[in-house]
Amino acid sequence: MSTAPPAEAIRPHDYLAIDRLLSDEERDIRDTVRAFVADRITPHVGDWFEQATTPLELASELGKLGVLGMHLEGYGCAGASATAYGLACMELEAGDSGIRSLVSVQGSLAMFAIWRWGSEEQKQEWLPRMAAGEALGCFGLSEPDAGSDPGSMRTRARRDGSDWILHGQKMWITNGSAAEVAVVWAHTEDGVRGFLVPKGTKGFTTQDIHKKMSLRASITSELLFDDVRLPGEAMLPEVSSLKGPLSCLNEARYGIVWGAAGAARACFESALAYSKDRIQFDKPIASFQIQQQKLALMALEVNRATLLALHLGRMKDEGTLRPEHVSMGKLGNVNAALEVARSARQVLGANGVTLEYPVIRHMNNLESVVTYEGTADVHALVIGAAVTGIQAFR
Ligand code: TGC
Ligand code: FAD
Repeated sequence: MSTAPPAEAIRPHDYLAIDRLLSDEERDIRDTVRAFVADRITPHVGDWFEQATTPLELASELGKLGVLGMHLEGYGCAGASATAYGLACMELEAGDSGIRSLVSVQGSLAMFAIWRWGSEEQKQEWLPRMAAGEALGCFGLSEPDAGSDPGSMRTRARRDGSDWILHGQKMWITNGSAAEVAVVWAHTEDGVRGFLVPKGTKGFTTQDIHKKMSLRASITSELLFDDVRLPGEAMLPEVSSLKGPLSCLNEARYGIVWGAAGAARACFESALAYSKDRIQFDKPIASFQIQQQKLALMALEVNRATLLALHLGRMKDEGTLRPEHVSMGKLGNVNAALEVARSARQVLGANGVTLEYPVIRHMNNLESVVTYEGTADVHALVIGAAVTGIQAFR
């Protein structure tokens, strides 16, 4: 007769014992990134956010940690599983969405574009340095008049002999002014093409966007291309439609599914600790039913989001993950994280509005996360089209 194992005690920080669903190697990767975040991000990120700075030396530290393009094979990349990459994103975003963004844009957008759609020469030239964090990349798709609808972009590239002339403008570009190479998408005579534009190319300038109240520990820039002459080999040869950039977005959105669960966890942990310490009416506020209900719902959302991320990670590793699945993960987990952050902020009372605690920083960051990489509305419409068979974008 088989006997069931004894029930474990509930652990507030891993309520559903999700740890048990990870392999030893996955736990090791998660713990290594968690320790890096505790050492290099958490103690400083409140100041970076307040001062709106990103210490660029982090790039090479993240390269040494092995998280830049970690899910790609070859060219100095770690070749880790999608689940391991997701766990790294979760830990990085528990630190700050801006730091996870730096890693996502580098690995899932700029490096993935080159790895998936580039020539062998382009891969050899850029990927090893990008994996090491010696060269940062950025990904220019959005424009002032083309956000959710990237097909309406105005940036154009035309042939001039064997060269290309690139003209246009990109907006809201993460890592823009810090990047050694910009992956830029443009309409051409034969469809949407990607171009690699090195920093310093004549006619290519950047301007940082200031006064952001979100993602302040992350550089966001405008990219300007004034008839920039590029050699023929600057073009990514393997794709000539919107499928090129959209395939990269799938990768980055997948990382956000995990990252949002990390931001939510950080807010829950902060609220839980605060509620046990804070005394009002002679008792810790954690002893009041209204606060317990908030904490219970936060725990539910954090665990639900983590399980959803893990499920999508397993699907990606077995090759069955579709973009429509990723949309459900991005929509569900970012909305859940926003709910958790807003609720946690209230548990902290007045302390919830200062950068002495991580909660309002996460809450403000998540306002960008819910907008970039496809707004919540865009992902709802992707899911809507999948369940009804009717496209409602246009
Ligand atoms: P549509 O006509 O449906 O498709 C055009 C071509 O693309 C293919 N495709 C996809 N391929 C791969 N993955 C996907 N998810 C794809 N979705 C569509 C499609 O098969 C077709 O291929 P082909 O070969 O037939 O040409 O395109 P549409 O213009 O109707 O657009 C659909 C829609 C609205 C879903 C898409 O435009 C969209 O996702 N819009 C949102 C834009 C967006 O997310 N931008 C993000 C910019 S990057 C960013 O925000 C970085 S933030 C920093 C960080 O990540 O941390
Ligand atoms: P719009 O597309 O103008 O949308 C405005 C509103 O209309 C939204 O609520 C939207 O959901 C809604 N809407 C639009 N279309 C429809 C529809 N068909 N049906 C119903 N509602 C609709 N982009 C890059 O290319 N690279 C980057 O590195 C990058 N980094 C970013 C960093 C930050 C901090 C931010 C905030 C943005 C970044 N972006 C980047 C841009 C981001 O991808 C866009 O902001 C996003 O795609 C939305 O575009 P938009 O802001 O122009 O909003």
